[in-house]
Amino acid sequence: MHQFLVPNMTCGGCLGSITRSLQKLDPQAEIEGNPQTRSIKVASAKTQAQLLAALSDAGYPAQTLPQQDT
Ligand SMILES: [Cu+2]
Repeated sequence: MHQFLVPNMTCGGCLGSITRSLQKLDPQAEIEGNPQTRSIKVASAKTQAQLLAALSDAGYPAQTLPQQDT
């Protein structure tokens, strides 16, 4: 599980774009996001660097948050 802070994610539409971008990278990815806190959780086998690159390419550069244990 990866957690990111995405400052540009301001509404559900942004979350939809982010979800599509990450699922293009990894069709199995599961994304949960909260536009209020501008944070997303991503369950994916891709590396953090790959996810960050996909987010940046989509126009949503992200910062990492501490990883959860599960
Ligand atoms: Cu938006």
